[in-house]
Amino acid sequence: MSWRLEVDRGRQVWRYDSTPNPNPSDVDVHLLNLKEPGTSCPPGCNLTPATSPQEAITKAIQYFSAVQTEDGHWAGDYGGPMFLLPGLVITCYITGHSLPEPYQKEIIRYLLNRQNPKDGGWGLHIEAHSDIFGTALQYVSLRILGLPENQPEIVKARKFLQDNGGATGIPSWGKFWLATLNVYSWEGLNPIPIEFWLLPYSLPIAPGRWWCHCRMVYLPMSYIYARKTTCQETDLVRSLRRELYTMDYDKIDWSAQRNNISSLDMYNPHTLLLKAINGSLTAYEKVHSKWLRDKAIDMTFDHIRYEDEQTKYIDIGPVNKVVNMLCVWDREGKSANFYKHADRLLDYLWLSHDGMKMQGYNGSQLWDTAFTIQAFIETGISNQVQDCMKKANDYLDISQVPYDAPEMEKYFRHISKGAWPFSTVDHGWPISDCTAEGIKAALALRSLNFIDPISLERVADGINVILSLQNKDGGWASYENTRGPKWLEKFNPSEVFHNIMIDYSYVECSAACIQAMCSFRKFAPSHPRIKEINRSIQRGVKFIKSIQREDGSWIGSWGICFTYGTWFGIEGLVASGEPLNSPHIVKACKFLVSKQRQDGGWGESFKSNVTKNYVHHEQSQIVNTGWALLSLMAAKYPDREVIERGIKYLISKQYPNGDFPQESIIGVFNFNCMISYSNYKNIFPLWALARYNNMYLKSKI
Ligand code: LAN
Repeated sequence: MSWRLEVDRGRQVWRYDSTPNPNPSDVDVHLLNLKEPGTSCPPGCNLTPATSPQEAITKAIQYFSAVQTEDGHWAGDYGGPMFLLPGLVITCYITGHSLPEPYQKEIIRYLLNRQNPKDGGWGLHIEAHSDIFGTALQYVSLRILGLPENQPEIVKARKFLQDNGGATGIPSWGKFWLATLNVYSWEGLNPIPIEFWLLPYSLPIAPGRWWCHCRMVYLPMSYIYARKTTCQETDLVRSLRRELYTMDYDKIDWSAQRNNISSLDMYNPHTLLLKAINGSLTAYEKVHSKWLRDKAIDMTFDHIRYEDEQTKYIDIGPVNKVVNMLCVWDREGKSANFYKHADRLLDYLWLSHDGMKMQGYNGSQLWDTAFTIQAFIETGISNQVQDCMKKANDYLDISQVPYDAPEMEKYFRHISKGAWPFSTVDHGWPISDCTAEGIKAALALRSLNFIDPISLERVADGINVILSLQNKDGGWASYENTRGPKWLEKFNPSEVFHNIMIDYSYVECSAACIQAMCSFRKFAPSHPRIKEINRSIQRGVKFIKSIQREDGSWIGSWGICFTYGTWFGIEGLVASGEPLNSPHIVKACKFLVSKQRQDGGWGESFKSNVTKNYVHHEQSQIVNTGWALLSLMAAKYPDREVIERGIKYLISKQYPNGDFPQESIIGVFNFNCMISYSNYKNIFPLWALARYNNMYLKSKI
């Protein structure tokens, strides 16, 4: 194998070596499916299928501990969205930065593998129906990467575009990328007003109050829009202008395209209010003050620089990563900072059996590791994998964010000292529930006598972050407090995402924070802030109860979907000491049981998130089954048979080597875009088996 994953304190980079390595590591075999799934056999494993929960647990632990990376985390595929890679490819093309050839080849392989065979298009994510956003962007990416106009896959994709009105109807983020590539007119975009950045924080619509992801995406986008940074007109550009549209490029009425969004793509239509505002902004574009604009350009670039530096040029996410890189190029050309950006592109590029993709983050290292630690400890046999647990503890240790960012107020940053991030400490953006899971894992590790645990003072720093993040409504949002009013959502300009404008309180984040505090108070019952903690837990519980649905479920925002949300809801309530016969818990269990399927499993479709109503998957899914079982057992659901059927289902799905099959996509953001969590298949079935063994069999393994 020529590819290997290189890791360094969570940083993941796929390296290519022209002389293939005949002995790839267990990690690489696992991540790249170098052997038929289920057949690889790391040391200590055997290939006879498990016949009991205990055997299934032992096998799962043996397998998964063997594929831990040397720096102590678990690596996985964090792909799924299809609108990310094109931003990277386009940015490289405009700036003349070329990725090494083996990377380009793997990217092409990925895009072709993910083309929908039925119609030749691509959608918003790997399981979505084809749309214009997906198809036009992958199309230009493949063309940039050198595929000729007449290659059959390209011809098929072009036919899809042509049959569906061409690229004019692409959603606004697609219009943005095509305009930078010089194959769409800037006239065809609603303005992305950079002057917004000059508004004082006291105004409810000020950017500092937006959800950090929305803020950090529109920050560099507004810079590029103001500067109209555009690719030079190359032969390819001229050709694409012919290929993408159903009419002559020069005859397109661009201003009529601003609000032209294909019905295939439309999920979140603009409100009347936004339409009116866009109208006025368009008028303002014609008369805008150059002085003010230049001032705003300087100011936004200062914020862009700050974000780059604070995150070591990783940036908060895959979208601002590449738009920021384009801004640096616009301002400085191929400066040292440009190359710092280019180097960190590799952190987002992930190789899998299906090719090379751009991930939704620079990985999910901390998140997966924190869950794995908790699942392993619940099995009661983690002393059999002491080295693995020590390394996982080290990973937690080095990933806790040591400092607050400088000049927090000026740059709208929340405190981060003591928080845990989702991926790596270099990324460093603090997140409420990542901090909570970090704390839960750190405290759980205290039960192992061979671990040198993270000090309670440092855990208390994490608790401090959690306390600071509680919202007025009693719940917790993702990265920051809710800073703006709900009506800001009426300004949501993205036609494909819901709820991007502000950071809302979520059941997942809230329940995780409650659990972390409940765990902390057991270890530090006389901590000076204990009253504050107790009060915070109470308010959190009240919040969770207040958002429980009539049918007993909670809607999930970051996993699919009601099964995920309900898992958090139940665990949060149970951790807080809510009596198990409380109507909230009883109702939630009843909901879950009503969704159990013939085969004993649970299976939910991503359409649940999209439609906000429960939609069954065609098949049971092991991860959904894991969540449902964990919830029912946390609530000590009295009917053992229900649980046993689920457990049997999980065992029947385990591969003989202890691994589990990769099933449908299981993560989500903003209701409409799905994202992969490939480690979940190894974490949640195992965790449910462990809980079952503890509850019913109580046997030592
Ligand atoms: C993530 C990944 C992690 C996730 C959890 C920690 C699981 C969640 O509980 C809180 C929200 C959070 C941090 C989250 C928010 C949205 C993210 C950052 C993502 C799903 C990964 C990618 C996504 C980001 C917004 C993608 C870029 C798209 C935009 C609309 C800007």
